[in-house]
Amino acid sequence: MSLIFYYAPMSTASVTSLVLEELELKCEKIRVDLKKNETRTPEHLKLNPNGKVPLLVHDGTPLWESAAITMYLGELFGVEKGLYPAPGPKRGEAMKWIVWANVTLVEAVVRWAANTQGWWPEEQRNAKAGEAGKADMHGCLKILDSALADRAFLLHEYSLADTHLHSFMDWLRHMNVDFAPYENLNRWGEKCSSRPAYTRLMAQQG
Ligand SMILES: N[C@@H](CCC(=O)N[C@@H](CS)C(=O)NCC(=O)O)C(=O)O
Repeated sequence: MSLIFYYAPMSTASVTSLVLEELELKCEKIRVDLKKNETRTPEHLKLNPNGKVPLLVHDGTPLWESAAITMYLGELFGVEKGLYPAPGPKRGEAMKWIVWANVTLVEAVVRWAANTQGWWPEEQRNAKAGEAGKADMHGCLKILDSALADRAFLLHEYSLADTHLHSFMDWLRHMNVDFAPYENLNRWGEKCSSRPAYTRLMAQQG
């Protein structure tokens, strides 16, 4: 089997790095420099026309979109390892959270950060849209916090849905989002951070 993983540190590819580490999958890792536009070379664009990472090439098939990659790896390699549910309602719940993070949560985060954190040029920013994005982002965090009120992990047992969402929470913490109101989320985050795979990955990045 051949797995080639194109990544950049401190990017959405970190989600896939953590998923690969949880699954203990051996792969060839190719680091790209986003500042040098290395995702925009003809070679990279041939594999991912979006010009982005993460990009995973499995036995010659290029896969992009972190949510799709998590679900794909979970389905292929996670079920036997007890890290991804077999097809059925539990699988549906895992997919629900993974897609929610990439679509609903990220949409709100981008509205907040792009308008207020210097992601977009000044003339494209709108402070009120940024405030609305921030409120919606916190609305999402509240949903996640409430979902974790009666359980240790999203599906009760640890799964790649936790891996995926925990990595997104790391990104928000890095952006200094205030997590103080979210007791359940913080408790869950500590448990996720104490996973051997997370510790190994942090040490590698050290
Ligand atoms: N929706 C995509 C987002 C991927 C993405 O935005 N990647 C950024 C880094 S965080 C990137 O590669 N940017 C390079 C560029 O746009 O040139 C996913 O979840 O995989």
